[in-house]
Order: sequence, then structure tokens, then C-alpha cells
Amino acid sequence: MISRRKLIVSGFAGATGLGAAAALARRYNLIPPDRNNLFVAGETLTYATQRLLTLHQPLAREFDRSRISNVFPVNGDPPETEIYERHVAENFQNWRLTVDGLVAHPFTFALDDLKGLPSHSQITMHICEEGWSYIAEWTGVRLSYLLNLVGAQPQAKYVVFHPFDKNWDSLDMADALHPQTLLAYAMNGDPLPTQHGAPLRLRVTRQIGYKSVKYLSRITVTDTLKNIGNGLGSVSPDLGYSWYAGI
Ligand SMILES: Nc1nc2c(c(=O)[nH]1)N[C@H]1C(S)=C(S)[C@@H](COP(=O)(O)O)O[C@H]1N2
Ligand SMILES: [Mo]
Repeated sequence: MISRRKLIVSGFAGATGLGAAAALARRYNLIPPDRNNLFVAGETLTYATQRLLTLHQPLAREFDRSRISNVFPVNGDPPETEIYERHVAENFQNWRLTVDGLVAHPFTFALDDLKGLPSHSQITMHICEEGWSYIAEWTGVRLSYLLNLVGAQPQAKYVVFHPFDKNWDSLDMADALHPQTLLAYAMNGDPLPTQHGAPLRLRVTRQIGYKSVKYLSRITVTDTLKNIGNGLGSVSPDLGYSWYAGI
């Protein structure tokens, strides 16, 4: 176990501490996948520091029902692909979520399968990097529950989210197993509206909005992100954003 103090001391020690911080970050797998080298990025320190300070899974704030917003902005229109439009037209009857990778039992879930699992609701704030936010209630299955169900293997380090559009992303296990990380199929008591990610979206309460991938089609458990897409863990680095977007 690493003490907070040890990390903070190494983090604040300036140039001479950077080598030590790099060694620690490497040892605890705390270099984000879009940064190869600690010295190019304060982001590695941000990620490593937050991870070590939040080991005990503090929860993001939850709100009273009276605080639910009146307006729910949308960022990222529904995918204009034939297959997604067909799913919408069929009311997602033939939609399936594939869960594969480093799992004992790869599985394909229909929407009703997911609705049959223990459900969890939470009222939290969604915060977009563009400067707006709203509070809503989301209902779904905890990602941790699903990962247990399919038997995610001990060597798993990341969970990758593949949507019907190009905005794929991934989480480390700390956020994937966090009790507020939800695969949501309902919003404010209604089925998830199409523009908010129907039929299933991710909700990550401790990171900025773009991490909450909408329009999910497949989830892959992996020990490395190097062989997936650009190898950097998400579409974000291609667009000038960082993979880790902790709040
Ligand atoms: N698949 C997919 N997921 C996505 C996006 C997207 O364009 N495609 N936009 C992201 C961004 S930037 C934000 S802020 C939120 C917006 O969620 P909302 O439209 O439900 O408010 O979804 C995120 N998830
Ligand atoms: Mo966003």
C-alpha cells in the first residue's frame, strides 16, 4: 500500500521528485493510456494522484428529486447508421449488448435481460466539458454487477465501451467497479430517450460528460488498450481531449 503522503511528497518535490513519481506511477499502473511518459504530462500526475486519493471509492454527490433539472441538453446526436436507425425503428427489440474479452462467460444481453437484473437509480449531475451541466435521474444496472456476472478475470485492467458511433472510450477498473458507474436504460423514469443514448448508455459520475458513452453496442474487458483503435484508450486523444477526465 502506498501512503497519500508518499505520493504527495513525490508529486510536489518538483524536478527531483519527478523520477520518483514516474517510478511510483509505473509501479502502480497509474500512467494513463494516452501518455507514454510521465515527463510530457502533468496529466499522469493528476491521474495518479486522484487514483491514490480516491482508493476508497468516494461517491459523487447525489441530489434530491426536487433538484432534477428542467432542461436536458444533448451532446452527440444519434448515430446516422443504417443499423442504429433500424434498432430505433424496431424499438430495440433486436438490439443486443455483447460483453466479451477477459471474462469467464462472454454473453449477449437483450434489453429485457438487462432490465431483469437488479436495478439501481441515482440522481447525479452530468457535466459536459463545454461548460453546461444538468441533474437527472438515471436507472440501470451497475457495471460492477454485470462484470461479476460474466466473470471478469483478475488480470482485467480496463473496460472498453463500443457505441454505434465513433465515440468509443474506456475506464480503468477503479471507475468500472465504482458503485455509481451505471449502464443506464432509463432517465427520469422513462426509457432512455434516443438522443440521450438509447437503448443503453454508460454513466460515470466521477468524470466529465464525454466519458459517459451513449448508444452502446459492445463492452470488452481487457488488460491492454494498445491493440484497440488508436491504442490510446479512447477517441478523445484524437480530438485533443485526455483519456482521463476526472472531476
Ligand atoms: N456514443 C456517444 N456517446 C457520447 C457522446 C457522443 O457523441 N456519442 N457525447 C458525449 C458528451 S460530450 C456528453 S456531454 C454526453 C452528453 O449526454 P447527453 O446528450 O445525454 O446530455 O454524452 C457523451 N457520450
Ligand atoms: Mo460533453
